[in-house]
Amino acid sequence: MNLQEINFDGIVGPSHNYAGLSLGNLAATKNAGAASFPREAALQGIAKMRANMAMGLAQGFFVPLPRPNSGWLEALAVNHDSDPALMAGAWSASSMWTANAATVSPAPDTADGKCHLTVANLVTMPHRSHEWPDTLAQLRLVFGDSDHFAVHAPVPSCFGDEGAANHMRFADSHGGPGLEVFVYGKPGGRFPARQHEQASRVIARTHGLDPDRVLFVEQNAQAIEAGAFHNDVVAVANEQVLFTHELAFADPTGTYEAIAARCPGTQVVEVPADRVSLDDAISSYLFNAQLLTPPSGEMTLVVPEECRDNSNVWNWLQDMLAGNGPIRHVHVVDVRQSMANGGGPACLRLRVVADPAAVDPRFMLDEAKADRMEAVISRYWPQTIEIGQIGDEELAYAVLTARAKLLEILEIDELG
Ligand code: SUG
Repeated sequence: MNLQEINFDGIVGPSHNYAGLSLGNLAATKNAGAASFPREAALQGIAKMRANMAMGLAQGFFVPLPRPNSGWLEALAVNHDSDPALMAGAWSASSMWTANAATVSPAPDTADGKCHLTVANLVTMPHRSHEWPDTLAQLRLVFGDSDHFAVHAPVPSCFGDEGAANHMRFADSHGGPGLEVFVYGKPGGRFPARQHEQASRVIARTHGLDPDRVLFVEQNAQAIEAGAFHNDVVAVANEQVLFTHELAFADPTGTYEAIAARCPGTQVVEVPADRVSLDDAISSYLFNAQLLTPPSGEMTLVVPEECRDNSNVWNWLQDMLAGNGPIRHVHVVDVRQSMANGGGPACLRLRVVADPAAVDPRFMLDEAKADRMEAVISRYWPQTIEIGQIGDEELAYAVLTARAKLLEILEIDELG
């Protein structure tokens, strides 16, 4: 078995738009009503994947879900004039943020030695709550090899679950046994706490995790209040490193100690609030970075351009690199179209530790396939969408055609 971390990025769908649907996601609400650029957005995503492949990393992808979701509109009895927000919800390309597709427990952590995935129910936000049936179908295809994978239906909708965005894993190396840390929020604040503790507990049991190698940690209410609607906006882990804002967790010291007690080599790279405020962290998405171990072994942080635009954040990163800590490189990517909806480099990917040979090869990326995908995107993805076009029949046809063309070149008939 050749266990590696594979990042599965969501291809940005042709209906990508800014409808301001996510309360508590400050970028998304700030950009409500702006014109979007779906073609540029999808090409930015492909460029990010290419850069990670160039580091020698395994890269997979998920295709966009079928949008507009006419079945959902029908179930809600919505037509164009009755409810613009629900109409926009049916059109949302939000499945691009695959960190919210599922929670993943790799084979070394589970009782039956398979990699377990539970699709996220995403019930807190209406526009995301209808993703899971199509996401589940895709997961069952990508990870259809039942000798290696077990793919589960969502946690019952009484408990909100937002997938891997609130889940961290610590291990000596990706292929070794890990400690899985589930982060939840307590409701009652100005903004919704999207991850319910019980949802995380259900997943840990369903995946057959060893209770001694699981932690449930509360998110700092102050962070949610400041716009950290998912924990991955204020913390990210990779192997033995936790890169976190000082104010990410309700009990930071207790959290670090609990992690270190179960995973002794852990190093915490904590960014103090007096160097980078929560506001700076959230507007730049410093922590919504991909923390990666390329074959060179030199841990690399993939951050969005917005980090370079923020002098507090950029200066802190330069000091970190000069300080000889465990993170050796910072790589900057342009994902501005996704960022404007509150989705950084880490939101755009789902990490799966598995043998790439066990994955349906149609969902693994190489340069030639990236070329073919770029050609389809450049030809069929709308260049721009004005918010007033949402619901337009001609645009709906163009969006559905664009997705169908992508599936055609990838030979993925099952999701058509
Ligand atoms: O759920 N934005 C997404 C961003 C998800 C980011 N994911 C992670 N942090 N892992 C969300 O809030 C905006 C859509 C709109 O408003 O049109 C949106 O859904």
